Amino acid sequence: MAASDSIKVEKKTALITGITGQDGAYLADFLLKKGYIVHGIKRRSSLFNTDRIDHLYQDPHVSQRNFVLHYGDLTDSTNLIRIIQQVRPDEIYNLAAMSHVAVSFETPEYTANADGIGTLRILEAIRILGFEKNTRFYQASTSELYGLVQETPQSEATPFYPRSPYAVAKLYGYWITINYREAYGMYACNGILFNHESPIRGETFVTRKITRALARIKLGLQECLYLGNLNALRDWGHARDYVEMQWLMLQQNHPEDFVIATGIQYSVRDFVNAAAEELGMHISWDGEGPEEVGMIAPVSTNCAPRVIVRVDPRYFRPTEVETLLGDPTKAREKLCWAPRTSFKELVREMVREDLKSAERDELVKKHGFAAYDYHE
Ligand code: NDP
Ligand code: GDR
Repeated sequence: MAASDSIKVEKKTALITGITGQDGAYLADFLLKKGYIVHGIKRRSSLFNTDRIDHLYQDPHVSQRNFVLHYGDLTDSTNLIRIIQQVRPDEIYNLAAMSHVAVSFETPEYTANADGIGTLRILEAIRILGFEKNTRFYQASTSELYGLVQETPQSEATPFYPRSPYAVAKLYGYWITINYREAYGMYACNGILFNHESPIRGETFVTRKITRALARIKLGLQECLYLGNLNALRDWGHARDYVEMQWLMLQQNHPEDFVIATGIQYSVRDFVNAAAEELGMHISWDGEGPEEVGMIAPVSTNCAPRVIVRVDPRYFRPTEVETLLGDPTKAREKLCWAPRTSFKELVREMVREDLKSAERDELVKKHGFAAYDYHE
């Protein structure tokens, strides 16, 4: 037995806000595999909202759990202070947010409260409790900060120009994190993450909306996919790869901010094409602007091509972010990080999972039960 084997190594404890979301689920899984005790904050909702983390659930009656959920909300300081005091985390990952850019135009004040002031509430809780030197803090910052882009590709040094209430709220979160780092010597850092997706991405973000709808169209469960701006350009990676980076950022000697991206850009139309190809469908495009349509070949030579994609201006945003392309050089050089999943692999994984779930719906339909389509 080596001498070091007898030394008791305390397990690290992490607290994840937004644990029920896409990144929260991947990060919880990742940290548990690393041997962490993981605590998460979930919101009360009238229906179960823990689908993405149900496989990690541990019965509260079992002692020595390494996965514990607490009710809470980023808009409630008292609750955040109490949870942080109780958990005494080594690391806090602040992933909770009203994260839908289009919805932030509908709920701007709430978005500012949760995404902007919510970040301050956690930082201030750490300070009030005197945990500045013990608790490391990760803030989920975003490529949306670049908004109306000032240079391409975007790096840690590129100036910001936010274009939505969401991005403006996240700008506050970004700077208050830096301010607490400088003012109180806290280990606090921002991950400026470009879009990252997965089979558990929320259904109203464009990638998941596309893979889900095309799988359903393929099986005859849905007629048409309605989208907004097909020309928007994004740098899409896989969430599984990006949460590893969130952890790495908290394991350094000094806190720093990092851009996380693939460095490759595709349009929304490219994503539709790639997803359709995975399903064995070839889309041809016709028309321009709101009149543009995507068609597939007719079932027989006597029929017209079938329109399966249409533009619906209701999905246009009052101010759009037209193009985003990240420069992940700093992450590659300082953290030896590189994304593992290619665009094609990402699309394939998402399509396959949505096809499986469409097949389940098809079965349900065959047995006479209705399946509803929500166009969001
Ligand atoms: P999701 O929308 O999938 O998850 C958001 C999480 O935040 C959910 O758990 C949600 O709870 C929770 N939440 C929302 N509002 C509150 C609140 N007021 N109090 C407590 N919890 C709340 O987002 P992602 O997982 O995709 O993103 C994680 C973070 O990273 C977000 O902050 C997002 O803004 C940011 N980000 C995401 C990127 C991406 O491409 N995915 C890129 C850059 C940044 P519930 O399940 O109950 O709704
Ligand atoms: P985004 O992601 O706004 O970049 O924010 P989203 O998938 O919503 O939009 C990407 C681009 O696609 C265009 N688009 C549509 N978007 C949606 N949602 N629905 C549509 O029908 C549609 N048609 C075209 C959009 O206009 C946009 O240009 C995501 C979120 O995860 C944020 O929380 C995160 O900060 C950023 O990524 C980085």
